[in-house]
Amino acid sequence: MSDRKAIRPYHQPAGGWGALKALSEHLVEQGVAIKGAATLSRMNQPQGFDCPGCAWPDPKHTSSFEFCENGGKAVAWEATAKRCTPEFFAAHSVTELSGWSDYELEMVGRLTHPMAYDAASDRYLPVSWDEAFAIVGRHLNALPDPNMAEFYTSGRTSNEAAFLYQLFVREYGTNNFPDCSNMCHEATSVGLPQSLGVGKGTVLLEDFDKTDCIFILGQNPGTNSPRMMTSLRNASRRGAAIISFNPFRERALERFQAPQSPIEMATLTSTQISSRLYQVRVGGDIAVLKGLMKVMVEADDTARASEQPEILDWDFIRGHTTGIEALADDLRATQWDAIERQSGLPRAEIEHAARVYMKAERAIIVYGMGITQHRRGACNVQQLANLALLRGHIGREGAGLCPVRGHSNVQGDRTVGITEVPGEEFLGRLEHRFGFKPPAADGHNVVTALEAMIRGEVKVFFAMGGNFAAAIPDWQTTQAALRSLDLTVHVSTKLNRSHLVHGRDAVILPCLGRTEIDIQATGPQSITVEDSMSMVHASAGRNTPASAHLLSEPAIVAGVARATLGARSVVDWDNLVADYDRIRDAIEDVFPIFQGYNARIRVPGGFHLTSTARERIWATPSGKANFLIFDGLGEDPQQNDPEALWLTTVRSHDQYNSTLYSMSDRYRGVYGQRDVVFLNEREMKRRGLAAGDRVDLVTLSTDGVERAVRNFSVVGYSFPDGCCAAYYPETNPLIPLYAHDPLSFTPSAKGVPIRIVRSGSPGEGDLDGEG
Ligand SMILES: Nc1nc2c(c(=O)[nH]1)N[C@H]1C(S)=C(S)[C@@H](COP(=O)(O)OP(=O)(O)OC[C@H]3O[C@@H](n4cnc5c(=O)[nH]c(N)nc54)[C@H](O)[C@@H]3O)O[C@H]1N2
Ligand SMILES: Nc1nc2c(c(=O)[nH]1)N[C@H]1C(S)=C(S)[C@@H](COP(=O)(O)OP(=O)(O)OC[C@H]3O[C@@H](n4cnc5c(=O)[nH]c(N)nc54)[C@H](O)[C@@H]3O)O[C@H]1N2
Ligand SMILES: [Mo]
Repeated sequence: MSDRKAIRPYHQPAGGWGALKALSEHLVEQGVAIKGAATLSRMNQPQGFDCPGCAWPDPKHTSSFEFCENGGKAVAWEATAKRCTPEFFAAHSVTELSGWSDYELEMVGRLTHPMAYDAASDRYLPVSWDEAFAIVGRHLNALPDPNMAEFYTSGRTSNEAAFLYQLFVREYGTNNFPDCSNMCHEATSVGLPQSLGVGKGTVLLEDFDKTDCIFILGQNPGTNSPRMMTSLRNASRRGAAIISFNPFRERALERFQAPQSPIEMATLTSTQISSRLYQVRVGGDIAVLKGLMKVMVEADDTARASEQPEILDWDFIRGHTTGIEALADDLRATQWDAIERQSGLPRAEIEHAARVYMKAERAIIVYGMGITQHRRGACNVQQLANLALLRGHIGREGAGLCPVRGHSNVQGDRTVGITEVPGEEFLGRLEHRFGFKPPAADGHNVVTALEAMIRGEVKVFFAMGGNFAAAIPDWQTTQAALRSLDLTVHVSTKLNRSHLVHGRDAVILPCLGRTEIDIQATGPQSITVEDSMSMVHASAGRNTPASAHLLSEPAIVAGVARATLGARSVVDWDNLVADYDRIRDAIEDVFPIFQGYNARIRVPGGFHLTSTARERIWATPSGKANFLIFDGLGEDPQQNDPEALWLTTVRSHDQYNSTLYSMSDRYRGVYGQRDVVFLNEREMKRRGLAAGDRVDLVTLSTDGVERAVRNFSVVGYSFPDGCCAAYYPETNPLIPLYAHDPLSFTPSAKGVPIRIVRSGSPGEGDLDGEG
């Protein structure tokens, strides 16, 4: 959609007619208006496919069609009529394509043939599948050490493909599994087990119908998990309090018009979502959380002194937790002026939010990237666990922690063995089931894989999906490292940046998407995925594949495994791929929680993978849930530059990670452009800037390396002091690789200290409308 550049505030609620219009335009643009509508009707249905968009659960996968603008876009993006063919590659050199925008690259359409890079012509040329597999096998077998290869996974990959992938990689001999979750919810996977003994959420969808209070921190449901709006709307209409903490006044956190509601649609009314939305400073959440808990602990002190009813759930705390005294002492000693400075919120507002929380019998705490993608991301998550534990909100109906996962199967991939730090029990079961000794040494995550590449210790990079080169931080250094490799391999559905930031040899392996029929030797297959709430269910595509030359992800893994391991493999790859039930049987043998896997996915709605914390069983060394203390309030104590503006990098309403559906961001009122920085009027004035001025964003690096993006346009916006926002991935060059959480290694994409300077070149002055 070629929107004209403009800044034009959006006055409608989220959802509603605006969402219907946007989706229908998108279907037309992808050339799938009719097929798209038929495809959408099978989304998240008992016999249909799982939405390839987000990981939000569906009401048992048994409901009637639930309209979701962004789920619809994700489906139309995959079902598009456009094709990226060998003729296209013949017409455009890689150097030429490198000058195209990310939007233009993916708009070419679905990949149709396996392709291999030819340096002489600087082009990708078509190859047979056997040749493509042979190139990969030859490179992998040439490495003196399997740890010189990295095997990335993006979270759309099914349980079946992910399990086969880790099986192949471990039989090949490494645990190098950098995963998209390393840039996403790793802070949850690493932080929560120390608190609760599990690294996943503790709520189910039905808990949203029973709660009296929902806190949403650093998550944007109207854009990134729009089906959640149904739960939020219902909760709000029941009178549950919804409190949001976000530097942006995200529209869907304010008002939502349900496309499913004939009354709201006909009368143009909407439902208020948040009872209060607090514009917290970027990186100010620790301060807010400590403030909330300080109010609670001190109110409890007072109540107990005067024999009033207790505020904290002492029965729960005494029976189930450790560490309360130390935490309470730390909170009592924390000063309000520091909390106010760091959070950007007045004490009275934090006290108000605390009172709402203290009144609630059952509270759910929802969070996303605004919490995890910080230098202290895992600690942020642990403070959320503290907040829940103080009132006994874990393992109680209508209450709990709700990390909103990103990719539709990112959680499942982890569950079936995509991990760089495999446990002994898992490795033992894998060895017992398959009869080879898997490697035990820890492998690389995203950050350590990149560091190893930069040191020249890696020769091969293999990606099962995703767009690694765009998703990672510090492009100047990290993309150079990717270019220095011997081989890069991408299993993909569409052309993207990662195919152009390639090694000496490079292969693109085009695969089936989730909406497409997957036929193997025994007939049509279904795959399975696990959503944010640990529900596992089947998914089967119905569309004719985009090209007759595509293979499924499991078949591609089997092909690579055969070409690499040959007769030395102990796995019968063809047999497993012939019938995905056999892969599921193998998963069940290795992971006992999948007991009865094949039978249970044939029940509509699938099944729930139990979470010990939900049962109040604490799988921690202490056998209890642990209150953990965060020392101080700041996320980066090294960074005291008074000039620093804290930059957060966010998604627009019209993108799926590195996939751009358009150059606009309707709810935030930005059209036809993404090179913008959101800044409040005070911060603009302080710098002598006006809306539309062109500026460079420069990282306040501590390693002497210059990191900058240039010629961004200033957008005046309601935003807290001392911080600013811009879009991901355009601003990824600004995030230093060293700026990651020491516990979870999550890059600090939501907290980069920068300064803003006027650009050398003149502005384009192309804005119309208000601003
Ligand atoms: N349509 C669509 N759906 C998606 C995706 C997509 O790109 N498009 N991506 C998928 C993936 S992989 C993921 S991980 C999820 C991401 O979904 P979200 O977790 O919602 O991710 P973001 O949009 O990056 O940022 C979340 C929110 O955090 C706020 N924020 C930024 N910094 C801070 C901070 O310091 N504190 C607080 N409290 N808030 C802050 C931002 O303003 C934004 O509203 O969505 C998934 N679903
Ligand atoms: N600055 C900044 N950086 C970030 C973030 C941020 O908020 N700010 N967010 C981070 C997060 S949360 C994440 S999850 C990562 C995302 O990182 P990735 O998961 O690596 O990236 P995506 O953009 O989701 O990948 C898109 C590509 O996936 C391929 N694809 C799509 N569907 C399929 C499929 O079914 N199979 C296969 N094999 N390929 C498919 C297509 O070729 C498409 O081009 O980015 C991270 N990077
Ligand atoms: Mo993500």
